[in-house]
Amino acid sequence: MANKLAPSPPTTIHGQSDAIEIPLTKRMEMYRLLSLLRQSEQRAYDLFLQNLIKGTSHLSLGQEAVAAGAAAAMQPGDLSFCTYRGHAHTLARGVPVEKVLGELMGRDNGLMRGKGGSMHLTSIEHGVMGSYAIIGAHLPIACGAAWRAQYKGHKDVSVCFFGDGTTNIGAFHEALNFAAYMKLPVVFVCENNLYMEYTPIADVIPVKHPAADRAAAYGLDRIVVDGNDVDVVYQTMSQAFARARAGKGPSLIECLTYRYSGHSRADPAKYRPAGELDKWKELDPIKAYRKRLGSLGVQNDKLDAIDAEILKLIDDATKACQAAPPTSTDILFTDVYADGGCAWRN
Ligand SMILES: Cc1ncc(C[n+]2csc(CCOP(=O)(O)OP(=O)(O)O)c2C)c(N)n1
Ligand SMILES: [Mg+2]
Repeated sequence: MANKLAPSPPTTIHGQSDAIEIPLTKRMEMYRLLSLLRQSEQRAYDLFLQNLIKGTSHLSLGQEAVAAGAAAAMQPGDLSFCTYRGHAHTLARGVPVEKVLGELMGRDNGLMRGKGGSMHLTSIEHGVMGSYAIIGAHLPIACGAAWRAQYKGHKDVSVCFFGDGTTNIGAFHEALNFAAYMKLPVVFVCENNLYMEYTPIADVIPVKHPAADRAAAYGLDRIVVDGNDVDVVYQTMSQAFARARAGKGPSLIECLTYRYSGHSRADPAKYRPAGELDKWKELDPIKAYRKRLGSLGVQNDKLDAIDAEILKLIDDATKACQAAPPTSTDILFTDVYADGGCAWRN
């Protein structure tokens, strides 16, 4: 007799982008996003070097295809939850670059008027439901948002981005179990960039794929994709969204990718083996996508023009941020529980 609890057969999707049919308009939209995310992060890095960004921050240079492919598959009203490495996910949902850079620079024109900084980017109107610095904290919160949608009969999906290291946190397993049991409309996206801070994930887990190899424990398919291939990310996310909206429950998607810079601004990343970064740069998501678009007949000039248009946007945003006043002290005590957080209960 078949065991009802046996997990469904493993499904591994590798990069099969040549076989993927995506309208050219969608592909151009994704190229634009890739270019925006790459150039914005590069600008953020330059602004650090000029000491114009205060506090720490975590760049996702090299990981752009995950944010771009996922956002291109989302619909307005879908909710995204990300980590402290969240600039790209915030921009990809349509938050203006001036708002993001202004927030990083601690200016009054920032997304939260400069009070939150790099690790707290949030924009409810864009469905960006926060950037979480506590590892794993946002997985149960995404479940809560998805449970609300299920309970109310809404069709929005919650998407939760996190790193490979997060899969070793208890909240990851609690959230996966709860979401799978409840068939919640939530998509969990593990950005496996091989490192958790300064430690290779491979050194501390007994399986090869930190997220996908644990999926069977929750009755979910094993999904590993080339996270540097924006078409593959887009297609896999689209399938997961369709599943969630049809009431069939969560998905867990492991995207293989790599971060070009250190964990945070303070990290020169000297722990990486010689040649590793160069190897991944050969697999650069933007370089690869330009090649694919070229094979589909898109001229380099057209892509260069998009890059130039985005650079101008970022230059204008940078100037506006530099001209904006610093965060006003008036907002220091707004949106906080000055009474310790208990008065509202009375
Ligand atoms: C609960 C908790 N433990 C430890 C930390 C310190 N910490 C910050 S980032 C990080 C590594 C996370 O790695 P990963 O999930 O792979 O994400 P990545 O930084 O690679 O995007 C750790 C351990 C934290 N912020 N929260
Ligand atoms: Mg990591």
